[in-house]
Amino acid sequence: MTADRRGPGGAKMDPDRKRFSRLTAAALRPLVITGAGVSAESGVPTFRGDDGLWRSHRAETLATPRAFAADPGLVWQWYDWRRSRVAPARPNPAHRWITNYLAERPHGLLVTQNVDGLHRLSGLPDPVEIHGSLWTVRCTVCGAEAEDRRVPLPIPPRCAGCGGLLRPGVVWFGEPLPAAALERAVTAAAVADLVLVVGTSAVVYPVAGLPALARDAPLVEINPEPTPLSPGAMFAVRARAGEFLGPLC
Ligand code: BJW
Ligand code: ZN
Repeated sequence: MTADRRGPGGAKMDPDRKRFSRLTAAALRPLVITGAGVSAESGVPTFRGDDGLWRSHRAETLATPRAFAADPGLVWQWYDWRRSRVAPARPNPAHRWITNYLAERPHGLLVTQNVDGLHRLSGLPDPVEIHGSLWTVRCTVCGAEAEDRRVPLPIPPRCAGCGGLLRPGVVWFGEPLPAAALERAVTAAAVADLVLVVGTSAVVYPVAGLPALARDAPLVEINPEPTPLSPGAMFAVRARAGEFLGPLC
């Protein structure tokens, strides 16, 4: 038995993990992009598919400024429910593998669409949380931003400074992404020598467009289902991220 047939724990490596390890090990400036699927094995619901419904509302109709303007209480109930699901959730082996991988690659970057904070909780110091955070609130009147970890929240929550209505500190459809975060993501894509996409349906822009900016970098995807990025992938791992990456941690 040769050494390269064994995983980090000494177990024999299957061909998919062997190929994945070879591709990821070669990269010095990897761009890792994650979506809701990376947190699914931590018990956090995804947005689309069967998981994506909340009291018969779709995420697409709740995650909008229009929905909030029409019924802030309803939208806050959804976020309060999600905060209650995420609060006890812990990082899974996929978060841990990504954290360890990037710890060894100071020129690599993680861009996550997730607002759950699990990458940070797994020890990753500076993830680009490009759609914001479930744990941040912003005043719709004075603009003050604050961390707020109360579960449950009083609905609707009010600003401690001016009494104005608070909104979740996340990016809704039709809203611009935070400029600094987007710039970091675009710059990382332009210089990446590998793009690893984990657990996203890759239908929401501009994040879904980042891999296309990494012209010659190979694309590796981990997702049990095909996505619009799959045809362009050098290697698509059809597996659950935590299950696949766990033995490689
Ligand atoms: C597993 C797994 C396991 C399961 N392991 N995998 C270009 C073309 C077309 C449209 C647009 C475009 N540019 C912009 C748009 C409009 C719009 C958009 O993209 N629309 C499309 C849907 C058509 N984009 C925007 O509006 C963005 N803003 C913008 O572009 O602004 C421009 C502007 C400039 C100047 C002024 C004004 C405006 C904003 C997008 C914001 C998205 N927000 C949300 C909500 C965030 C807050 C919250 O969480 O509540 O972000 S929507 C929701 O979708 C959330 C997610 O981050 C995002 C992506 O979802 P994700 O992560 O991919 O989850 P799922 O559920 O879709 O997929 C899970 C995947 O995991 C599946 O594939 C499973 O198979 C897989 N999986 N288990 C691995 N164990
Ligand atoms: Zn205020």
